[in-house]
Amino acid sequence: MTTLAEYPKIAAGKVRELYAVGDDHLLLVTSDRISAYDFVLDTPIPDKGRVLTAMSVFWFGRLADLIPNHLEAHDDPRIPDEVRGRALLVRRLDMLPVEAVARGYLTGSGFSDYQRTGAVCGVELPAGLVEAAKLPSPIFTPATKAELGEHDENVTFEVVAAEIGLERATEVRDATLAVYQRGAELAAERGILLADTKFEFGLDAQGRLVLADEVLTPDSSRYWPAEGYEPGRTQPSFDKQYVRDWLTGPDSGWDRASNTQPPPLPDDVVMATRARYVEAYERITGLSLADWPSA
Ligand code: Q0Z
Repeated sequence: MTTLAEYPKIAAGKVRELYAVGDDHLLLVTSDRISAYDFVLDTPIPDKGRVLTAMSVFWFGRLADLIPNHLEAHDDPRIPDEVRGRALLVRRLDMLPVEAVARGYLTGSGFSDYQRTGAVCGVELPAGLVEAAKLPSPIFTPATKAELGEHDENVTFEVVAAEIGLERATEVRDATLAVYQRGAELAAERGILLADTKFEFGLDAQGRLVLADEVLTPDSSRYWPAEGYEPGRTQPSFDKQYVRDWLTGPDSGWDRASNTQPPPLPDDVVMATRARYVEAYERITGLSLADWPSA
């Protein structure tokens, strides 16, 4: 029997934790915690960790012909029972210091930067694009990884090239765009738009580029329902929209401008949000979450 307590914790994000498993492997544990408006909420979403883990595994398989990945196992004696279904055993890599973002639509910091400068990460865009506009073609918009609590900083391709070398930067850009295209195509077939997504890459002992971290999950990507897509307005999030609407609506009593911790979510919002995560998984993968391991 394996327990989580026997592995040293080496990093923690807002909703995930990373443990060392021997010298060459890591355990990447995804919790049921959810963030909104830069806060981690007090109320977990049951099964969110399983959904994100199962979705990453699905995508690693669908992308394996494009790029190698760090996944070793998701159901294995080295994975403790308490995190079964929401933990991945992965190969330890030398991570590249870049957040590899691909955007097919203009929103978030991309839209802000575009409004200010007409470009995103040095990529000049046509005039007149509106919030959530589909881009003429997907763009690579890298960012530098921020400390916990800070936001990633958008940078140009040249900054990435200065950091990791032109050849490696080109390889990362090409892989990022190829993986985005594959993801966006499959999602679109299922009625879901992949607005943008963030990847992390590492190098194996032979210096090969490897896709790491979580891939094409709702926490690393913006998924929008294709139905009702309308450029010019903020699109609803496929997974988090019930949470955002309730938090900013009259019933929560919370003021987004107050910088105070949001209140606990009511049960109906939790259940509706859980159903959206499960729906995203089942629509995108064509699989049933009931068939995925659990604790
Ligand atoms: C991933 C992260 C956190 C979850 C380091 N295969 C790998 N080899 C070496 N390092 C990493 C990976 Cl995935 C690695 N992260 C991001 C941080 C929880 C993921 F606290 N950091």
